[in-house]
Amino acid sequence: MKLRRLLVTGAAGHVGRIARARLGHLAETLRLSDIAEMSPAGAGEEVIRCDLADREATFRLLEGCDGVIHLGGQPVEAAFDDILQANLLGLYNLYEAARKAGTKRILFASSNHVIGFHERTTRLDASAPLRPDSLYGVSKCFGEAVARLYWDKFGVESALVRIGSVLDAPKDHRMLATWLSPADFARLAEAVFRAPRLGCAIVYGASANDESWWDNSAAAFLGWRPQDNSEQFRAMLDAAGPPPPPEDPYNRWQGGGFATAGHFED
Ligand code: 15L
Repeated sequence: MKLRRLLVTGAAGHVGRIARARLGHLAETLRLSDIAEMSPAGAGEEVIRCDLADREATFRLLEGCDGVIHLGGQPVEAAFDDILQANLLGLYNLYEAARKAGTKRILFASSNHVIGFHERTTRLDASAPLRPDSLYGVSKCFGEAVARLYWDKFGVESALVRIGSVLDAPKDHRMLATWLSPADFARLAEAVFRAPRLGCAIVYGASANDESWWDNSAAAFLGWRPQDNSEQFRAMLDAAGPPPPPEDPYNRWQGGGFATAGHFED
């Protein structure tokens, strides 16, 4: 189904720019929003600057939107007060605005950091217990819980996409497992908005990498088939330096540096 108007929040960010470049065909109009400045609207685009922590502005932003790709918010660990505004208040405002506007479907950019304190030797599926590795990860757990509530109570459908690492190429050996190519991200968004029924589905956002910690069988009904594989970059990473030794805690946890970093407030 072609959407009438697809809102992309966080459109000025790294993944937002990928969505803007690759996903315009999903809707008659792409509405792009960010707290930061964006380049001017092109054909079929609307550009609206919006702080999602501003509830009234967010209500106006969602008017007329039948789908959302929600990428806006704090993208890494930060002080709690910053996370509170962007990822808790902003997330709540977005879902409440979607409910009021009658928006049917949301792709929520959750993160692998909701399960970052699982060991790399553990294979996870959609039933894995949440084990956030940071306050940022906790905020994404909140987002998943709000999305679930808005499905169960109000029928707003969501894909909870636990994104790994969206980059042109993995930057370190951990990302051989977490890498999600921009093309596979775009294919996933296409599958989310094409599916006749979505409900509230958990999807691990990784490409078809040889090294894999995540099992997406519960989301197989979407028909998403990632096509890229990080293995092509292994030699390049090996040449740049060996991975941390197995006893290094960075290598133990799926969340890598998020799990081993100190507490931000200290
Ligand atoms: C994330 O959730 C971050 O937004 C991104 O910057 C990367 O750090 C990624 O996780 C990752 O785990 O590699």
